[in-house]
Amino acid sequence: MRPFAVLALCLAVAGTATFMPCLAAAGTAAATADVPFLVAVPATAKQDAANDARPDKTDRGTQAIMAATTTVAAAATAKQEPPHEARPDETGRGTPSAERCLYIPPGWADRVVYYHSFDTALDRPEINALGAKVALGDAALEAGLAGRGCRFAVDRKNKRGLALAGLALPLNRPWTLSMWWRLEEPMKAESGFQLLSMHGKGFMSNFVAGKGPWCALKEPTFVAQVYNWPGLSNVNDIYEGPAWVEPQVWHHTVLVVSKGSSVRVFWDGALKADLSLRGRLLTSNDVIASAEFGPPSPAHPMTIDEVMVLDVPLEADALRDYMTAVRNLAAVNAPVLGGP
Ligand SMILES: [Ca+2]
Repeated sequence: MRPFAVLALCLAVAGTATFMPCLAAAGTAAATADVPFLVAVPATAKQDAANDARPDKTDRGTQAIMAATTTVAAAATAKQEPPHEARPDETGRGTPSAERCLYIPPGWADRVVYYHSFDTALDRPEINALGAKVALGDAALEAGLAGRGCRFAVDRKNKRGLALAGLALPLNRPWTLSMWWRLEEPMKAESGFQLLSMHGKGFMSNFVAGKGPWCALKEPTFVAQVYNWPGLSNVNDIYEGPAWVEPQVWHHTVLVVSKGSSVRVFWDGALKADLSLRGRLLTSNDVIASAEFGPPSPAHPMTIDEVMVLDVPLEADALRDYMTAVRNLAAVNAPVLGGP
């Protein structure tokens, strides 16, 4: 059974939330003081129903590594747009080329603008064409999916995740955040954790919120939010179902903004949230200044690995082929970097 199987819409949660607004900011300030992505809002505006036309969730099993990466390359190539022009430090900083990073599909190599495998150091990405300022909450290098990963414990002073600051990503262009993660301990009904978020004047995020007063949730629930962008309707998507995850199992999550109007989240290659923004289109004046990966408080002990930012929108087929290739490479302990 797939860990992220989308269960039926929890009518009890949705029904309760519809009639019981999420607690006002005053009531949740203590719990969310260091969780800017988690906003308490009236749950009166029912979001669009879950996308019935979600991609096939069939596990493609054990394709050969080369076959999988070739397919990924072909898929990515077919969707290519002109390369992002603002890549001043793609060379000359002593970082390896994307072609040397074995866990980056060849077809994505010139689209990856940030890559962080944690195999070298916690705060030193292999590729940082964005010139991002990297900051981490308290974390440790531990066994990851590919080589070492970044382990966040709960009991730590600085509870932030991996933060990329100093960004200037205009939202009239597509951007993809990609991360592998696993929980280190079993979930409880109250468990919640942040996965991915982008921040500018507003933010876009994906996280799991647990049982509690926030939105009257009864169990861990998938949440996608788009908030505080001037001229755009806020979206608080708490309607995609429960989000129970087994510990010690690697998962893959992607947050994609594209078309100036679309925010999508894929979990393990399956489209989980498909938000169409309303009010206006995103323009070059809408800029992502920072992005965050992993769990600030309230948190769950988690390890993250293979963090990427790409300047193209990724689709389900390519993501599933990528996942197969990465799992196969990890299964044979392929090194993070190949070549000289
Ligand atoms: Ca790694």
